[in-house]
Amino acid sequence: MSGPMILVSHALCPYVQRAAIVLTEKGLPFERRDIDLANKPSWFLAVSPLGKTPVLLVDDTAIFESAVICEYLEDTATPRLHPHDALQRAQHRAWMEFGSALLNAIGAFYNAPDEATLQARAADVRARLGQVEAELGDGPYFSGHAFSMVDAAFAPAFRYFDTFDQIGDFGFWKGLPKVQRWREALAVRPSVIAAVSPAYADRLLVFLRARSSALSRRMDAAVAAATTTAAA
Ligand SMILES: N[C@@H](CCC(=O)N[C@@H](CS)C(=O)NCC(=O)O)C(=O)O
Repeated sequence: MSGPMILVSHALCPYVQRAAIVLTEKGLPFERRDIDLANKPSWFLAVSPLGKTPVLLVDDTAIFESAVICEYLEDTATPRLHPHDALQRAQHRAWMEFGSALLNAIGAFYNAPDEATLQARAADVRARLGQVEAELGDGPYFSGHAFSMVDAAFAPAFRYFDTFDQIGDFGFWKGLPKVQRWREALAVRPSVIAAVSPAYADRLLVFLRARSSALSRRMDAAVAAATTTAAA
């Protein structure tokens, strides 16, 4: 390799965070190159067949799809983040896939057009977290004390809830002590903290408020109520 790898990124993209977490866990030097997904540069479209972040540039070769990037890093650098046993490794890959389905459910939640849909999609997210609860052991991570690829896959999903929990109580965590504890362990992991910029939380709020969704309207209402209280 002639220079550090380049992670082509978007500041809010959870899939980018997965790749950044794995790069950091493996101690690999890399540069982030943020792009505007609303105005994709031509050099990005030339290396990203699906036009999506993340892309990892290794010398002149572009790798796309976060799971594939993670597997490439696993194949080429230590410490290993997958179990040694093939059957356990397959299970971990399956739960990474579940993490992607959770991200889709989160997207459906924050884009819900009305309150009834918002509630239904919150229930769907909660049900998926319940499935995770049933899978978890004593922690602190997905499979005990060793941080694994599944942890890297779920940490960006859990990060959304720091913001959702500020906006309202959607009952996401009720009766889910293991998921809650796992989420807390991931939130203080240095690689997870470093996967986003310090401006992430503010940028996410701006992004969510601009969705014209039921969640955006709740945010607007909370701001209006706070303004009225402050003026009184
Ligand atoms: N399956 C892909 C999903 C990547 C993805 O959806 N990236 C989003 C940003 S988080 C994107 O680039 N969207 C731009 C678009 O679809 O035009 C992966 O795991 O890398």
